[in-house]
Amino acid sequence: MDKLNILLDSTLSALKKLTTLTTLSDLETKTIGRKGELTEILKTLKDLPEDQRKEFGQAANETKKTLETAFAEKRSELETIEMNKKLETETCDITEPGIKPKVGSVHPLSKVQWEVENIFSQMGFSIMDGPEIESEYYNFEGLNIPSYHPARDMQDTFFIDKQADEKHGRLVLRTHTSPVQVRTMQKYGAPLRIIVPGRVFRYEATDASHDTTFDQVEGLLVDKNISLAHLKGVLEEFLTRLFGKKVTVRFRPGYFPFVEPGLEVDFSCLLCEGKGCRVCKHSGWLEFMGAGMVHENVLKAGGIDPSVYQGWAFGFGLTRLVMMRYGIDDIRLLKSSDPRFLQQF
Ligand code: FA5
Repeated sequence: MDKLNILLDSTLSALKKLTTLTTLSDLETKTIGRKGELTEILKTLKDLPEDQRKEFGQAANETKKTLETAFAEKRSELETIEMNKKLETETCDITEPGIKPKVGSVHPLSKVQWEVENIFSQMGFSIMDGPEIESEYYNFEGLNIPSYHPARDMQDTFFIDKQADEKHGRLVLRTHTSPVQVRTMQKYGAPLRIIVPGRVFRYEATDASHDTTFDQVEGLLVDKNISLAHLKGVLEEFLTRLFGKKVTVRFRPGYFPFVEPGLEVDFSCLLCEGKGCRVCKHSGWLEFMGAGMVHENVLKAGGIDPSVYQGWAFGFGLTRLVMMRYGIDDIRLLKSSDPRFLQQF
C-alpha cells in the first residue's frame, strides 16, 4: 500500500512540473505503462494473504485510474500550449492569391472534330466508327481496288504480318476512313447518311504538311434519286456553318477507284474570298478533299442494289482543316504533345 501511495504522490508531483509532450509520454510509460512501476507493484499481489488481496487490488485500480486521468488532463493542457505556440509563430495571409490548379485543354483536333460532328448531326448524319487495324479486303478490295490495281500505290500502306482471316486477306493499318463505307452498308443497308471521323496511317516521309498518322472524316449518303447537286449543297452548308461565313465549293474531275465519277473538291479561299492571295497561291481556291458518286461495285460489296440506290461519298483530312482553321504551319506540331503548342488552344 505504501508503495502505491508513493508512486501516486511522486508521479502527480512530477507530472505538475512537466512542460513537453515527449517527457509526458516517457513518464507515462515508466509509471503506468505495460512494464511500468505499477505493474511491478501488482506482481506482489500473489504473495499477500488471501484476505488482503481484494483491498490491495481495489487500491491499485484506483491509483491507476487517478493517474490515467491526471495524464490525460496534463496531455490536453500541453497540447493546447503547443498549439498556441505554433499559432503564434506561423502566419497565414488570407488575402494571398490561391494556387491556380493546372487544367488541361481540349486538343485542337478534338475541338474541330466535335464541331464537324455537330454540324453533320444537325443535317441528319449519324456518326460512325471503324477499326484502325483493318483487313486488306475492307481497305482495298471492297472499295474496288483489287491487289493488282496500280491505284493501290496511291496510298502507301503499313502491312501487319498477319492474316485477318481467309476471306479478308492481310491486316493493315487503315490508310483512309473509306473502309467504314462498306462496313456500314453491310450492317445497316440503305438508306444511309453517315460521317466517320477517325485516325488513318500511311507509310510516308513526313514534312510540314504530311504525317504518317493523321485524321480524316469520311461522309457517305445513300438513298434514291441522289445526285452530286446534293453533295454540293451539303458541303457548302457544312463549310459555311464551320467557318461562320459564306463559302462556295467547286468540283474538278479526280480519280478514286471507289467513286464514279470522281471529284476533287475545292472551296473558296477564306482569306481573300476568291480574289487570290498568298494562302491560296493566287487561285482563289483551297484544295479540300476527294469525293464522287459511290461506285456500283462498292454498293454491291455493301449488299446494296445499285439499280435502286445511288449515293455519294467524300473524304477530307481533318488534320489539314484544323491547320487551316488555326493557322498552324507544321502538321507535326499536332501530335508533338508539346505544352507550349497545346496551351494556345
Ligand atoms: C482518300 O483517302 C480517299 N479515301 C478520300 C475519298 C473518300 C475520295 C470518299 C472519294 C470518296 P486522299 O488520299 O486524297 O483520299 O486523302 C484525303 C485527304 O487526306 C487529303 O485531301 C489530305 O487532306 C489528307 N491527307 C492525305 N495524306 C496525308 C498525310 N500524309 N498527312 C496529312 N494529311 C493527309
